[in-house]
Amino acid sequence: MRFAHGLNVIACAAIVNCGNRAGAVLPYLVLFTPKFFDMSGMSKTYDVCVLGATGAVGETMISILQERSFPVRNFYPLASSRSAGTKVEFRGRDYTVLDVAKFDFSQCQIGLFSAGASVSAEYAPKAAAAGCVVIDNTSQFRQDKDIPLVVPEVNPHAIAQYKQRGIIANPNCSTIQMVVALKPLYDEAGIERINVATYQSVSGTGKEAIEELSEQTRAIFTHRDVVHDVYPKQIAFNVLPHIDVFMDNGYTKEEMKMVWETQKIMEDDSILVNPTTARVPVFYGHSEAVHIETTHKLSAAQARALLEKAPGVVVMDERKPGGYPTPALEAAGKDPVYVGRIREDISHPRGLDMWVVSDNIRKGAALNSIQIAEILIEKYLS
Ligand code: NAP
Ligand code: 2RA
Repeated sequence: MRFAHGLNVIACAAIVNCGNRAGAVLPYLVLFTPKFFDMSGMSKTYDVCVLGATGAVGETMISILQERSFPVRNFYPLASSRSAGTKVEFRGRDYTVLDVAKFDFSQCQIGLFSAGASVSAEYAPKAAAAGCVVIDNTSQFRQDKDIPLVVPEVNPHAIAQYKQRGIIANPNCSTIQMVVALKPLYDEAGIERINVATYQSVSGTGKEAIEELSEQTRAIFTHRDVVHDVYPKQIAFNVLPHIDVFMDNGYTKEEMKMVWETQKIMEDDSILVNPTTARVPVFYGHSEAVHIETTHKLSAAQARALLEKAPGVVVMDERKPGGYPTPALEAAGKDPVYVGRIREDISHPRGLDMWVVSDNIRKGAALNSIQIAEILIEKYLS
Protein backbone atom coordinates (compact mmCIF):
# COMPACT_ATOMS: atom_id res chain seq x y z
CA MET A 1 0.00 0.00 0.00
CA ARG A 2 1.62 3.23 -1.07
CA PHE A 3 -0.45 5.48 1.17
CA ALA A 4 0.58 6.66 4.60
CA HIS A 5 -1.52 5.34 7.50
CA GLY A 6 -3.21 8.74 7.86
CA LEU A 7 -4.46 8.55 4.32
CA ASN A 8 -5.85 5.10 4.91
CA VAL A 9 -7.93 6.55 7.70
CA ILE A 10 -9.20 9.34 5.45
CA ALA A 11 -9.73 6.98 2.54
CA CYS A 12 -11.69 4.64 4.79
CA ALA A 13 -13.78 7.55 6.05
CA ALA A 14 -14.47 8.56 2.47
CA ILE A 15 -15.34 5.03 1.47
CA VAL A 16 -17.65 4.65 4.45
CA ASN A 17 -19.44 7.82 3.46
CA CYS A 18 -19.58 6.98 -0.26
CA GLY A 19 -20.05 3.31 0.41
CA ASN A 20 -23.22 3.87 2.39
CA ARG A 21 -24.91 4.53 -0.91
CA ALA A 22 -24.45 1.00 -2.09
CA GLY A 23 -25.14 -0.56 1.29
CA ALA A 24 -28.07 -2.77 2.09
CA VAL A 25 -30.41 -0.11 3.37
CA LEU A 26 -33.63 -1.39 1.89
CA PRO A 27 -35.31 -2.49 5.12
CA TYR A 28 -34.55 0.92 6.55
CA LEU A 29 -36.00 2.70 3.54
CA VAL A 30 -39.17 0.68 3.65
CA LEU A 31 -39.56 1.67 7.29
CA PHE A 32 -39.01 5.37 6.98
CA THR A 33 -39.76 6.64 3.50
CA PRO A 34 -43.20 8.08 3.04
CA LYS A 35 -44.36 5.93 0.21
CA PHE A 36 -47.51 7.74 -0.65
CA PHE A 37 -48.87 4.73 -2.48
CA ASP A 38 -47.94 1.06 -2.54
CA MET A 39 -46.66 0.47 -6.06
CA SER A 40 -46.12 -3.27 -5.78
CA GLY A 41 -49.69 -4.25 -6.59
CA MET A 42 -50.17 -1.87 -9.52
CA SER A 43 -51.21 -3.53 -12.75
CA LYS A 44 -50.75 -0.52 -15.02
CA THR A 45 -47.16 0.08 -16.15
CA TYR A 46 -45.45 3.09 -17.66
CA ASP A 47 -42.67 3.77 -20.12
CA VAL A 48 -40.08 5.86 -18.30
CA CYS A 49 -36.97 7.71 -19.45
CA VAL A 50 -34.24 9.07 -17.17
CA LEU A 51 -32.32 11.98 -18.70
CA GLY A 52 -28.94 12.39 -16.99
CA ALA A 53 -28.84 8.62 -16.37
CA THR A 54 -25.06 8.58 -15.97
CA GLY A 55 -24.98 11.41 -13.40
CA ALA A 56 -25.07 11.42 -9.60
CA VAL A 57 -28.82 12.12 -9.49
CA GLY A 58 -29.76 9.99 -12.52
CA GLU A 59 -28.00 6.90 -11.19
CA THR A 60 -29.85 7.26 -7.90
CA MET A 61 -33.16 7.72 -9.71
CA ILE A 62 -32.59 4.42 -11.43
CA SER A 63 -31.86 2.59 -8.20
CA ILE A 64 -34.86 4.17 -6.43
CA LEU A 65 -37.22 3.23 -9.28
CA GLN A 66 -36.09 -0.32 -8.64
CA GLU A 67 -36.17 -0.16 -4.82
CA ARG A 68 -39.71 1.19 -4.75
CA SER A 69 -41.02 -1.18 -7.43
CA PHE A 70 -42.12 1.70 -9.61
CA PRO A 71 -44.26 0.14 -12.35
CA VAL A 72 -41.87 0.61 -15.29
CA ARG A 73 -42.70 -1.14 -18.57
CA ASN A 74 -40.02 0.12 -20.98
CA PHE A 75 -37.00 1.92 -19.57
CA TYR A 76 -34.84 4.41 -21.50
CA PRO A 77 -31.63 5.83 -19.93
CA LEU A 78 -30.64 9.06 -21.71
CA ALA A 79 -27.55 11.28 -21.60
CA SER A 80 -25.36 13.19 -24.03
CA SER A 81 -23.49 11.75 -27.00
CA ARG A 82 -20.47 11.49 -24.65
CA SER A 83 -21.88 8.52 -22.81
CA ALA A 84 -24.32 7.19 -25.40
CA GLY A 85 -23.56 3.51 -25.92
CA THR A 86 -22.40 2.87 -22.35
CA LYS A 87 -24.48 0.61 -20.12
CA VAL A 88 -26.51 1.17 -16.96
CA GLU A 89 -28.15 -1.56 -14.92
CA PHE A 90 -31.84 -1.57 -14.07
CA ARG A 91 -33.69 -4.48 -12.46
CA GLY A 92 -30.78 -6.84 -13.15
CA ARG A 93 -30.53 -6.02 -16.84
CA ASP A 94 -28.05 -3.86 -18.75
CA TYR A 95 -29.55 -1.00 -20.76
CA THR A 96 -27.69 1.01 -23.38
CA VAL A 97 -27.55 4.74 -22.69
CA LEU A 98 -29.14 6.67 -25.56
CA ASP A 99 -28.25 10.11 -26.91
CA VAL A 100 -31.08 12.45 -25.90
CA ALA A 101 -30.61 14.44 -29.13
CA LYS A 102 -31.82 11.40 -31.10
CA PHE A 103 -34.56 10.24 -28.72
CA ASP A 104 -38.26 10.15 -29.57
CA PHE A 105 -40.06 11.20 -26.37
CA SER A 106 -43.42 9.96 -27.64
CA GLN A 107 -42.21 6.51 -26.48
CA CYS A 108 -42.54 7.56 -22.80
CA GLN A 109 -45.31 8.69 -20.48
CA ILE A 110 -42.91 9.87 -17.76
CA GLY A 111 -39.51 11.59 -18.02
CA LEU A 112 -37.24 12.09 -15.01
CA PHE A 113 -34.81 14.86 -16.00
CA SER A 114 -31.51 15.72 -14.26
CA ALA A 115 -29.01 16.78 -16.91
CA GLY A 116 -28.73 20.49 -16.14
CA ALA A 117 -30.92 23.54 -16.75
CA SER A 118 -29.94 24.21 -20.36
CA VAL A 119 -30.62 20.59 -21.31
CA SER A 120 -34.05 20.74 -19.67
CA ALA A 121 -34.74 24.07 -21.37
CA GLU A 122 -34.24 22.37 -24.72
CA TYR A 123 -35.80 18.95 -24.15
CA ALA A 124 -38.52 19.28 -21.49
CA PRO A 125 -40.92 21.26 -23.73
CA LYS A 126 -40.28 18.81 -26.58
CA ALA A 127 -40.94 15.83 -24.31
CA ALA A 128 -44.10 17.40 -22.89
CA ALA A 129 -45.37 18.18 -26.39
CA ALA A 130 -44.84 14.50 -27.25
CA GLY A 131 -47.02 13.42 -24.30
CA CYS A 132 -44.24 12.62 -21.82
CA VAL A 133 -44.84 14.29 -18.44
CA VAL A 134 -41.50 15.68 -17.27
CA ILE A 135 -40.41 15.77 -13.63
CA ASP A 136 -37.49 18.16 -13.80
CA ASN A 137 -34.69 18.33 -11.23
CA THR A 138 -32.99 21.39 -12.62
CA SER A 139 -33.59 25.04 -11.79
CA GLN A 140 -34.95 25.77 -15.29
CA PHE A 141 -38.69 25.92 -14.57
CA ARG A 142 -38.95 26.22 -10.79
CA GLN A 143 -40.12 29.82 -10.74
CA ASP A 144 -42.48 29.60 -13.72
CA LYS A 145 -45.96 30.43 -12.43
CA ASP A 146 -47.66 27.75 -14.54
CA ILE A 147 -45.28 24.97 -13.46
CA PRO A 148 -45.84 23.32 -10.07
CA LEU A 149 -42.88 23.09 -7.68
CA VAL A 150 -43.56 20.09 -5.47
CA VAL A 151 -42.44 18.44 -2.27
CA PRO A 152 -44.91 15.58 -1.66
CA GLU A 153 -44.92 16.00 2.15
CA VAL A 154 -45.73 19.71 1.75
CA ASN A 155 -47.81 20.55 -1.33
CA PRO A 156 -48.82 17.35 -3.18
CA HIS A 157 -52.01 19.05 -4.42
CA ALA A 158 -49.88 21.30 -6.66
CA ILE A 159 -49.12 18.33 -8.92
CA ALA A 160 -52.57 18.84 -10.49
CA GLN A 161 -51.17 21.90 -12.28
CA TYR A 162 -48.89 19.68 -14.38
CA LYS A 163 -51.57 19.69 -17.07
CA GLN A 164 -50.76 23.29 -18.02
CA ARG A 165 -47.31 22.58 -19.50
CA GLY A 166 -46.68 18.88 -18.89
CA ILE A 167 -43.79 19.70 -16.56
CA ILE A 168 -43.43 19.41 -12.77
CA ALA A 169 -40.41 21.01 -11.12
CA ASN A 170 -38.45 19.37 -8.33
CA PRO A 171 -37.07 21.96 -5.88
CA ASN A 172 -33.42 22.47 -4.98
CA CYS A 173 -32.05 20.01 -2.43
CA SER A 174 -31.35 22.60 0.26
CA THR A 175 -34.95 23.84 0.06
CA ILE A 176 -36.56 20.39 0.06
CA GLN A 177 -35.12 19.18 3.36
CA MET A 178 -35.84 22.51 5.06
CA VAL A 179 -39.51 22.68 4.05
CA VAL A 180 -40.15 19.04 4.97
CA ALA A 181 -39.01 19.92 8.51
CA LEU A 182 -40.76 23.28 8.67
CA LYS A 183 -44.17 22.42 7.23
CA PRO A 184 -45.62 20.85 10.43
CA LEU A 185 -44.40 23.81 12.49
CA TYR A 186 -45.80 26.29 9.95
CA ASP A 187 -49.20 24.58 10.00
CA GLU A 188 -49.33 24.77 13.80
CA ALA A 189 -47.83 28.17 14.59
CA GLY A 190 -47.08 30.07 11.35
CA ILE A 191 -43.59 31.17 10.36
CA GLU A 192 -42.65 34.81 9.96
CA ARG A 193 -38.93 34.48 9.34
CA ILE A 194 -36.31 31.83 8.63
CA ASN A 195 -32.58 32.31 9.17
CA VAL A 196 -30.68 29.38 7.73
CA ALA A 197 -27.01 28.47 7.26
CA THR A 198 -26.27 25.41 5.14
CA TYR A 199 -23.35 22.97 5.13
CA GLN A 200 -23.69 21.32 1.72
CA SER A 201 -21.85 18.22 0.54
CA VAL A 202 -19.87 18.09 -2.68
CA SER A 203 -22.23 15.56 -4.29
CA GLY A 204 -24.58 18.53 -4.66
CA THR A 205 -22.30 19.70 -7.46
CA GLY A 206 -22.27 16.32 -9.22
CA LYS A 207 -19.84 13.51 -9.93
CA GLU A 208 -16.86 15.70 -10.88
CA ALA A 209 -16.98 17.41 -7.50
CA ILE A 210 -17.02 14.07 -5.66
CA GLU A 211 -13.88 13.17 -7.58
CA GLU A 212 -12.31 16.58 -6.83
CA LEU A 213 -12.71 16.17 -3.06
CA SER A 214 -11.33 12.61 -3.21
CA GLU A 215 -8.37 13.65 -5.32
CA GLN A 216 -7.52 16.72 -3.22
CA THR A 217 -7.66 14.59 -0.08
CA ARG A 218 -5.26 12.07 -1.61
CA ALA A 219 -2.98 14.90 -2.82
CA ILE A 220 -2.74 16.44 0.63
CA PHE A 221 -1.87 13.13 2.28
CA THR A 222 0.75 12.30 -0.34
CA HIS A 223 2.32 15.78 -0.33
CA ARG A 224 1.32 16.59 -3.90
CA ASP A 225 -0.02 19.92 -5.19
CA VAL A 226 -3.74 20.42 -4.67
CA VAL A 227 -5.50 21.08 -7.98
CA HIS A 228 -8.92 22.68 -8.10
CA ASP A 229 -11.16 22.81 -11.11
CA VAL A 230 -14.80 22.40 -10.07
CA TYR A 231 -14.57 24.81 -7.11
CA PRO A 232 -12.82 28.21 -7.06
CA LYS A 233 -10.68 27.20 -4.06
CA GLN A 234 -9.54 23.95 -2.42
CA ILE A 235 -12.52 22.13 -0.86
CA ALA A 236 -10.61 19.37 0.99
CA PHE A 237 -10.24 20.34 4.69
CA ASN A 238 -11.86 23.68 3.86
CA VAL A 239 -15.25 25.45 3.76
CA LEU A 240 -16.42 27.67 0.89
CA PRO A 241 -19.20 30.19 1.69
CA HIS A 242 -20.33 30.20 -1.92
CA ILE A 243 -22.73 28.00 -3.92
CA ASP A 244 -23.87 28.92 -7.45
CA VAL A 245 -23.34 32.38 -8.93
CA PHE A 246 -23.29 35.70 -7.07
CA MET A 247 -26.35 37.93 -7.51
CA ASP A 248 -26.52 41.75 -7.53
CA ASN A 249 -27.83 41.81 -3.92
CA GLY A 250 -24.73 40.01 -2.57
CA TYR A 251 -26.53 36.70 -2.00
CA THR A 252 -25.68 33.69 -4.16
CA LYS A 253 -28.23 32.08 -6.45
CA GLU A 254 -28.34 29.00 -4.19
CA GLU A 255 -29.36 31.34 -1.35
CA MET A 256 -32.00 33.10 -3.42
CA LYS A 257 -33.37 29.71 -4.54
CA MET A 258 -34.04 28.98 -0.87
CA VAL A 259 -36.01 32.23 -0.60
CA TRP A 260 -38.03 31.92 -3.81
CA GLU A 261 -38.69 28.20 -3.59
CA THR A 262 -39.71 28.20 0.08
CA GLN A 263 -42.32 30.89 -0.57
CA LYS A 264 -43.66 29.09 -3.66
CA ILE A 265 -43.87 25.61 -2.07
CA MET A 266 -45.40 26.90 1.18
CA GLU A 267 -47.72 29.13 -0.87
CA ASP A 268 -46.89 32.06 1.38
CA ASP A 269 -44.88 35.00 0.04
CA SER A 270 -44.88 36.63 3.48
CA ILE A 271 -42.32 34.14 4.87
CA LEU A 272 -39.00 35.98 5.15
CA VAL A 273 -35.94 33.82 4.43
CA ASN A 274 -32.34 34.83 5.11
CA PRO A 275 -29.93 32.10 3.93
CA THR A 276 -26.17 31.63 3.86
CA THR A 277 -25.10 28.58 1.88
CA ALA A 278 -21.68 26.94 2.28
CA ARG A 279 -19.91 23.97 0.73
CA VAL A 280 -18.19 21.60 3.13
CA PRO A 281 -15.86 18.64 2.53
CA VAL A 282 -18.55 16.00 3.04
CA PHE A 283 -19.39 13.57 0.25
CA TYR A 284 -23.11 12.99 0.75
CA GLY A 285 -25.72 14.77 2.86
CA HIS A 286 -26.53 18.43 3.36
CA SER A 287 -26.83 19.88 6.88
CA GLU A 288 -28.66 23.06 7.85
CA ALA A 289 -28.78 25.18 10.99
CA VAL A 290 -32.34 26.50 10.79
CA HIS A 291 -33.59 29.32 13.02
CA ILE A 292 -37.25 30.29 12.74
CA GLU A 293 -39.49 32.95 14.23
CA THR A 294 -43.02 31.62 14.47
CA THR A 295 -46.17 33.73 14.41
CA HIS A 296 -47.43 32.15 17.64
CA LYS A 297 -45.20 30.82 20.41
CA LEU A 298 -44.22 27.17 19.95
CA SER A 299 -42.17 25.48 22.64
CA ALA A 300 -39.32 23.11 21.82
CA ALA A 301 -41.36 20.24 23.28
CA GLN A 302 -44.34 21.10 21.07
CA ALA A 303 -42.10 21.35 18.02
CA ARG A 304 -40.48 18.00 18.82
CA ALA A 305 -43.90 16.34 19.20
CA LEU A 306 -45.07 17.75 15.86
CA LEU A 307 -41.89 16.65 14.09
CA GLU A 308 -42.05 13.16 15.57
CA LYS A 309 -45.29 12.48 13.70
CA ALA A 310 -44.44 14.43 10.53
CA PRO A 311 -44.20 12.43 7.28
CA GLY A 312 -40.64 11.95 6.05
CA VAL A 313 -39.06 13.24 9.27
CA VAL A 314 -37.01 11.34 11.83
CA VAL A 315 -36.28 13.19 15.06
CA MET A 316 -32.89 12.40 16.57
CA ASP A 317 -32.59 14.78 19.44
CA GLU A 318 -30.90 13.63 22.60
CA ARG A 319 -29.07 16.26 24.58
CA LYS A 320 -25.88 14.27 24.89
CA PRO A 321 -22.73 13.74 22.79
CA GLY A 322 -23.70 12.09 19.51
CA GLY A 323 -27.43 12.49 20.12
CA TYR A 324 -27.94 14.37 16.86
CA PRO A 325 -27.96 13.49 13.14
CA THR A 326 -24.89 13.88 10.92
CA PRO A 327 -24.61 13.67 7.14
CA ALA A 328 -22.07 10.86 6.81
CA LEU A 329 -23.34 8.57 9.54
CA GLU A 330 -27.12 9.04 9.60
CA ALA A 331 -28.28 10.67 6.35
CA ALA A 332 -26.06 9.33 3.54
CA GLY A 333 -27.85 6.61 1.63
CA LYS A 334 -31.08 7.01 3.61
CA ASP A 335 -34.38 8.65 2.80
CA PRO A 336 -35.63 10.67 5.80
CA VAL A 337 -35.05 14.27 6.75
CA TYR A 338 -33.39 14.06 10.18
CA VAL A 339 -34.00 16.78 12.76
CA GLY A 340 -32.04 17.36 15.95
CA ARG A 341 -30.79 20.08 18.30
CA ILE A 342 -34.37 21.37 18.72
CA ARG A 343 -34.34 24.23 21.21
CA GLU A 344 -35.90 27.58 22.01
CA ASP A 345 -33.95 30.59 20.76
CA ILE A 346 -32.67 32.50 23.80
CA SER A 347 -32.57 35.72 21.76
CA HIS A 348 -36.19 35.77 20.57
CA PRO A 349 -39.52 35.08 22.36
CA ARG A 350 -40.93 33.10 19.42
CA GLY A 351 -37.68 31.70 18.09
CA LEU A 352 -36.83 28.02 17.56
CA ASP A 353 -33.53 26.50 16.47
CA MET A 354 -32.91 23.10 14.87
CA TRP A 355 -30.39 21.08 12.90
CA VAL A 356 -31.74 19.47 9.72
CA VAL A 357 -29.82 16.81 7.77
CA SER A 358 -30.72 14.79 4.69
CA ASP A 359 -29.18 12.99 1.71
CA ASN A 360 -29.18 15.65 -1.01
CA ILE A 361 -29.14 13.12 -3.83
CA ARG A 362 -32.01 11.05 -2.43
CA LYS A 363 -34.65 13.26 -0.72
CA GLY A 364 -32.98 16.36 -2.18
CA ALA A 365 -33.37 15.14 -5.76
CA ALA A 366 -34.02 11.57 -6.94
CA LEU A 367 -36.38 10.33 -4.23
CA ASN A 368 -38.48 13.51 -4.25
CA SER A 369 -38.91 13.15 -8.04
CA ILE A 370 -40.01 9.54 -7.76
CA GLN A 371 -42.43 10.34 -4.94
CA ILE A 372 -43.93 12.95 -7.31
CA ALA A 373 -44.12 10.32 -10.05
CA GLU A 374 -45.89 7.92 -7.67
CA ILE A 375 -48.59 10.49 -6.96
CA LEU A 376 -48.81 11.39 -10.64
CA ILE A 377 -49.56 7.84 -11.73
CA GLU A 378 -51.85 7.07 -8.82
CA LYS A 379 -53.99 10.22 -9.00
CA TYR A 380 -53.66 11.59 -12.50
CA LEU A 381 -52.39 9.09 -15.10
CA SER A 382 -54.12 5.89 -14.03
P1 NAP B 1 -23.68 15.11 -12.79
O1 NAP B 1 -23.30 14.04 -11.86
O2 NAP B 1 -22.64 16.03 -13.29
O3 NAP B 1 -24.43 14.43 -14.05
C1 NAP B 1 -24.87 15.16 -15.15
C2 NAP B 1 -25.72 14.28 -16.07
O4 NAP B 1 -26.26 15.09 -17.11
C3 NAP B 1 -24.92 13.18 -16.76
O5 NAP B 1 -25.74 12.05 -16.95
C4 NAP B 1 -24.60 13.81 -18.11
O6 NAP B 1 -24.43 12.88 -19.16
C5 NAP B 1 -25.89 14.57 -18.37
N1 NAP B 1 -25.68 15.65 -19.33
C6 NAP B 1 -24.85 16.71 -19.19
N2 NAP B 1 -24.91 17.48 -20.30
C7 NAP B 1 -25.80 16.89 -21.12
C8 NAP B 1 -26.31 17.21 -22.43
N3 NAP B 1 -25.90 18.28 -23.10
N4 NAP B 1 -27.22 16.39 -22.97
C9 NAP B 1 -27.65 15.29 -22.31
N5 NAP B 1 -27.20 14.94 -21.08
C10 NAP B 1 -26.29 15.72 -20.51
O7 NAP B 1 -24.78 16.07 -12.16
P2 NAP B 1 -25.94 15.76 -11.06
O8 NAP B 1 -25.46 16.05 -9.71
O9 NAP B 1 -26.52 14.42 -11.36
O10 NAP B 1 -26.98 16.92 -11.36
C11 NAP B 1 -27.77 16.95 -12.52
C12 NAP B 1 -28.86 18.02 -12.39
O11 NAP B 1 -29.63 17.78 -11.23
C13 NAP B 1 -28.34 19.45 -12.27
O12 NAP B 1 -29.20 20.32 -12.97
C14 NAP B 1 -28.39 19.72 -10.80
O13 NAP B 1 -28.53 21.09 -10.49
C15 NAP B 1 -29.65 18.97 -10.43
N6 NAP B 1 -29.70 18.63 -8.99
C16 NAP B 1 -28.64 18.03 -8.41
C17 NAP B 1 -28.71 17.77 -7.05
C18 NAP B 1 -27.57 17.14 -6.33
O14 NAP B 1 -27.62 17.10 -5.08
N7 NAP B 1 -26.55 16.64 -7.02
C19 NAP B 1 -29.84 18.08 -6.31
C20 NAP B 1 -30.90 18.68 -6.94
C21 NAP B 1 -30.80 18.94 -8.28
P3 NAP B 1 -22.98 12.52 -19.79
O15 NAP B 1 -22.50 11.29 -19.08
O16 NAP B 1 -23.33 12.24 -21.22
O17 NAP B 1 -22.10 13.70 -19.63
C1 2RA C 1 -25.87 22.07 -4.55
N1 2RA C 1 -28.20 22.60 -4.28
O1 2RA C 1 -25.77 21.45 -3.48
C2 2RA C 1 -27.19 22.26 -5.20
C3 2RA C 1 -27.53 21.03 -6.02
N2 2RA C 1 -28.29 21.38 -7.12
O2 2RA C 1 -24.95 22.56 -5.16
